[in-house]
Amino acid sequence: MIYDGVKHFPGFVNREAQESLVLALREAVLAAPLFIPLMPRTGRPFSVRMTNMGSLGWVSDRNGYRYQAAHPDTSTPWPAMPQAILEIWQKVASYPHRPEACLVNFYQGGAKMGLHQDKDEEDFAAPVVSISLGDTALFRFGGTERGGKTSTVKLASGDVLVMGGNSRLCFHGIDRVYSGTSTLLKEGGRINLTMRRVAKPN
Ligand code: MD3
Ligand code: FE
Repeated sequence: MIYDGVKHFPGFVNREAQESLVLALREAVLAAPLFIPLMPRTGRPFSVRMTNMGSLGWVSDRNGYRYQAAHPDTSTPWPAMPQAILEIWQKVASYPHRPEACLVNFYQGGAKMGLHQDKDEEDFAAPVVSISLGDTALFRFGGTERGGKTSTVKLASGDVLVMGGNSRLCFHGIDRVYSGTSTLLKEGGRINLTMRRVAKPN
């Protein structure tokens, strides 16, 4: 395996299920439009656009990173998480509680994501589960300290990646997206869904 605690399931979601996820996402984006997050302090915009589904959503603005129950622009609750996404979590997460948040990242043009850790959740015992849709991406991950050695793996449409155990606090990012590598999204680009358990369960 690529790193202790990482599980990569290439093609876990078949084409038909990918197409139905895209339809569900089109509905979700009507209710919760993609927004451009800003880096805390600097206010520099991300190149990735985002939205969320579920009872909590991850947002970033000048004040910092956090989970909140409402869309930052419309102030309405996030749309529900599609059942198909919860079923994927139940199959791969090996964790007995549901995720509250599904962050939707949309990569278009030269969008990428710098190396970072996901540590805004209370419960690191839960993994983060990612579903890739559309064009193939070059995913980079390292250890739990910034500046260590890193490796890459390509994530293609339908791939599921589970980051649990020792990998949960690893630095990771998306170096680039290879345009024209998938026919799933008519306009091209890549969508990544990440399911997250935010609160410590009782
Ligand atoms: C490794 N997203 O949304 S998903 C993110 O493809 C994020 O959009 C990337 O990093 C994307 O925060 C990578 C794979 C992933 C997700 C969560 C992780 C890798 C992870 C959490 C811990 C370690
Ligand atoms: Fe991340």
